[in-house]
Amino acid sequence: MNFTEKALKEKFGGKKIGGLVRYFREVDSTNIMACRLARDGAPEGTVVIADAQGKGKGRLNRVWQSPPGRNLYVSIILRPRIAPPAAPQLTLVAGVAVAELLASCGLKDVTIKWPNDVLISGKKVCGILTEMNSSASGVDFIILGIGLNVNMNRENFEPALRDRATSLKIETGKTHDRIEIISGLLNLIETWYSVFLRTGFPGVRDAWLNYADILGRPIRVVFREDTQTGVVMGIDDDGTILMKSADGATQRVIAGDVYLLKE
Ligand code: BT5
Repeated sequence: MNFTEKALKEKFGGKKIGGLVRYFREVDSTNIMACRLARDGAPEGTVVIADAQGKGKGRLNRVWQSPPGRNLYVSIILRPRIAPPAAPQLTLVAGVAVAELLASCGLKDVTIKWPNDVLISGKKVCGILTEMNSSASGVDFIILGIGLNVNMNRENFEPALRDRATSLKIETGKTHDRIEIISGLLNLIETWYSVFLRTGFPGVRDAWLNYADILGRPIRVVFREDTQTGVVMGIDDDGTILMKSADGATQRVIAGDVYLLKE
């Protein structure tokens, strides 16, 4: 089956997430396109998929490598009734869905790196970018963007990423049908999103911790020019990391990049 809107529509007709699919051969960024559609009133669950992105973006204006013909670049429009500060928790929800998807492909060493990376054997296979539009009355919409490397070969990554990034193909030794992968992903997002809507992050926490494997581990947190170290005590109901620093104080980590330190 081709990687087309029609094939996706057949799979997702009637579902909440993916009931409406917009497929593009190339966009600047699926997050930007989804944002445009959401502003025009696209309903919750609308999914934007592109075969390539000219300006795929990560956090803090970083670039997401998005060549054609190989990967998944997906953005989902969500309109949950949650308080705006809760929006970043959806990144963690999506991380669990991606990790479960990879585990279901038979991959063993799948980990979530707080807040928005999924790794296989320590190499990044997926990045998640959650963006929100809110007003005084609350969340208007959230764009949940997911980039998943599916059929990238090592040489398809730019040199700086070759030892830090990976794909399903590199890890399993075989080419994957992107329609199957996107179906599995959207189904798992639907499952975990509905858990999140019912319970908030607490209902997702155990699954998240199962893949994150950071409880009791020493970490370094880098946020812009600021670096902190400490030992992870837990992850709070709102998805912030609770970390004990060397002076015994408990710190709440709400943003940044987390690196596991050798114990
Ligand atoms: C992320 O940012 O990891 C979020 C990436 C989200 C991409 C999706 S694709 C669909 C949707 N539309 C968009 O425009 N974006 C979303 P961050 O944690 O800031 O990591 C960015 C870093 O990951 C870069 O600076 C590189 O080091 C690395 N990177 C870039 N492209 C990569 C790739 N294809 N695979 C693995 N690592 C990559």
